[in-house]
Amino acid sequence: MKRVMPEPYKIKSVEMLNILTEEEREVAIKEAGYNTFLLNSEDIYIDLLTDSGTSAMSDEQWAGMMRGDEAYAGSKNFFRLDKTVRELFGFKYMVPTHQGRGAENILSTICIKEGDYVPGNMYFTTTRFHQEINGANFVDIICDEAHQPSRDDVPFKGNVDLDKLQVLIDEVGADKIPYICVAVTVNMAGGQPVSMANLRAVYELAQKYEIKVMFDATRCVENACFIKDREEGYKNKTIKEIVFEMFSYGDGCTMSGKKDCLTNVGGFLCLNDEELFSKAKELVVVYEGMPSYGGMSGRDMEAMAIGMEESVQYPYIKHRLTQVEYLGQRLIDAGVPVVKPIGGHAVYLDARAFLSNIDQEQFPAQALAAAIYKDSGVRTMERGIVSAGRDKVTGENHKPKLELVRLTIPRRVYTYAHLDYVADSIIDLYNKRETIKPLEFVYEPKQLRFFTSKFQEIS
Ligand code: P61
Repeated sequence: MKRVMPEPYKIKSVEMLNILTEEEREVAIKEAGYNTFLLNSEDIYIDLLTDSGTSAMSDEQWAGMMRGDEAYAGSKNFFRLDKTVRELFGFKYMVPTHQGRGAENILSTICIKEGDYVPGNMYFTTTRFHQEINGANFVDIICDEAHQPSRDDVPFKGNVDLDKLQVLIDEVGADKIPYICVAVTVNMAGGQPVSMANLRAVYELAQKYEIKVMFDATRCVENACFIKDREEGYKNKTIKEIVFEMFSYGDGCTMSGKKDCLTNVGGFLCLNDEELFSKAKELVVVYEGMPSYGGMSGRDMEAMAIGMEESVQYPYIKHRLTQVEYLGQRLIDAGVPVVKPIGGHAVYLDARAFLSNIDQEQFPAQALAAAIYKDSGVRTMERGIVSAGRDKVTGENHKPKLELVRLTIPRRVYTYAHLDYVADSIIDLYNKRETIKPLEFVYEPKQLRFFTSKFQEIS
């Protein structure tokens, strides 16, 4: 039997969990309108809603927080973070923000003109929102395989399809494309990575037309580990070297520090262009705070700098990917339909295949996420038609090919025993899946509806 590497850390402080009965959970999910975002955290046993801001910090990070310099301007922690980011990523300038969407807001505002097109390797909710509100049309240029959940023979399903990019450039003209947004890894595709060869090729094509490449760096360390494990020529490179090379094929990035930076809050924007940097600093003071804190406290910036250094250590990141893969493999072995190959931060259930009797307009992934909570106290997230929202022109539901439920693994929080419980519960539920009922809206907010919408069961 293949030996599983246990956690490369030991537990120093614990948070006791509440375990509700199934009857209590049934009441809780009904009150939450069958929306797992609206559950109280105290009613949850294992929280796989997100890996965002849910990491366990190390003793070094907690110690670093005591060194927080809470000066309004020029905090020493900013200079450490700035140096760490520039050394690891190689971009010239960094602007701190309160979290990833703060950076997306600034980038979209300074780069996009009404009527522009922003191609990207699949949409992300907040990223597309900021692009569209600034007048751009998002165009999906990810490879076709990314939309095929059961295709497991593609190691880099997050890759950009260069032909799709070329077609767009030919159709709308390079001057209508302020930048190409390349996410590493691709969250909505199942945490799928992009290869170094693809990053290099995208940058070459972009440079030919003088189009900028802006990364969504949110899970770049996970992407780097996939490159080390799967791409020829990278086995003997360090994660740090791989991250640095990845970002050499671009002009900047947005970053949600709440994921790979191993902190609970924060983010930043990186740029190479001095003029854009200057515009970004003008906006950061309006939306976030001084350019030397951007909505973070000094202690947050210190914890982030330390977290970034820890995140590029191979034993940590390899263990993380192995944990996610372990949960995925247990489900695959039991015949539960999941997105393959298993991604970096989460296992994604294929809700269309899981609940083939429920029509997409009756929200199968939403219904499945609610049923999982009721059954086992495990909180997951819908990533399907509800998350995709409505077309900004026609008002029709976007109907994504992927109708998924995400089991997101927080960093350094759960053990293999927790993951076994999750796997056992989902396998049980799969065997009684015909008991799960479809849903209909009782409240639908206009923007980013998945966060606060409410549903009821259709019996
Ligand atoms: C998540 F349901 N992700 O995955 P911010 N880019 C990428 C992200 O994954 C991301 C952001 C930018 C979250 C939190 C979240 O529809 C949702 O720091 C690839 O959260 O502002 C965030 O970074 C934004 C959950 C966000 C959602 C939007 O759980």
